[in-house]
Amino acid sequence: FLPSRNELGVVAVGFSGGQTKSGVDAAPMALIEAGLIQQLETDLDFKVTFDGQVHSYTEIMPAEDPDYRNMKKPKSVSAVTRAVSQQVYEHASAGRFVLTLGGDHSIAIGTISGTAKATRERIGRDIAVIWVDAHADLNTPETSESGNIHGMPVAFLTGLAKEDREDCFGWIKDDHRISTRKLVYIGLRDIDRGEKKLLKEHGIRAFSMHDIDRYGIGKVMDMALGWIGSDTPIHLSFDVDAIDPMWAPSTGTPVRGGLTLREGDFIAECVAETGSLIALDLVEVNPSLEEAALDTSLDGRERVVVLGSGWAGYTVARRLDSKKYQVVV
Ligand code: EXY
Ligand code: MN
Ligand code: MN
Ligand code: MN
Repeated sequence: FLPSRNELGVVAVGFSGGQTKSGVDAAPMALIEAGLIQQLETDLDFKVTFDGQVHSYTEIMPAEDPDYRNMKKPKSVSAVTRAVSQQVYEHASAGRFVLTLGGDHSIAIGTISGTAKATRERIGRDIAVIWVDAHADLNTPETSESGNIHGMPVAFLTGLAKEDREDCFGWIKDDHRISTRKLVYIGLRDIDRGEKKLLKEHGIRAFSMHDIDRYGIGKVMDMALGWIGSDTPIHLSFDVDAIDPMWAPSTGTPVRGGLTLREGDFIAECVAETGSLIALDLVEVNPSLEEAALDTSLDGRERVVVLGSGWAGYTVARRLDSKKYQVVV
């Protein structure tokens, strides 16, 4: 069922409307300027299909976008994720792996709906999703305390949140959706009350930092992949805030007590080893928050800041002590 081994589609999504801080839209360009595409081609031997642009979707942005059902910028996020869904769907339908560079995590409404639909059509299978994050991003518009849609993508993808209005996610149909049974979280440590309730009620498999402390990341990955089962196409959605802010401070919603750099790598390596990876999202990298991170740098020790951990177990990193981006594989 896998995409052809070395064909990779890249989608660069310069979008920040799922939350309120600016700067997360600049991440794809930062990664690309750091040489990511070239490295995927030369070092990792991918045949890359990339339209060469970071999309900002200005042409489909609504003129007015009032709050609706407590959601901030609902029409903008709906329109952008719908466009992303189509972009990802086209790559996946053509049998390519899909790497999406975000952007805030609301864009996963687009990426996962795109691979879910393409995979059903191509091989008649449901995908599994591994969501690596400090947060569950499972709020419905009604349970959300912030109204920020980057805290809601999983609710829309699983159908826990639904909306009829076409311009407010009504475009999401059954073939775009995933089952709560095929969803696994890793790295959770900041969950809202409403989310906790939903996790429980729907028996969603979740490995928190507490579980990682208790069992170790090796056992947790065995359990997570065991739950999904072999031979299931996997979409990995990697929020960089899963990594501890000590390593990855360049993100809008940092939460202490996160994954070590090595644990982040290990997750990516284990998923790569399954041979079932079909798509990867790398989200919530906010390069504009670097200066602040630099100012508070502990004691001048050399630190590597993870921008994203991911493709086939490789890590894309930037050294904080140099002003230049450096991609490390
Ligand atoms: N649970 C909080 C909310 O709904 O606003 C925080 C969400 C942060 C989401 C970041 C992307 O992972
Ligand atoms: Mn997230
Ligand atoms: Mn997060
Ligand atoms: Mn919270």
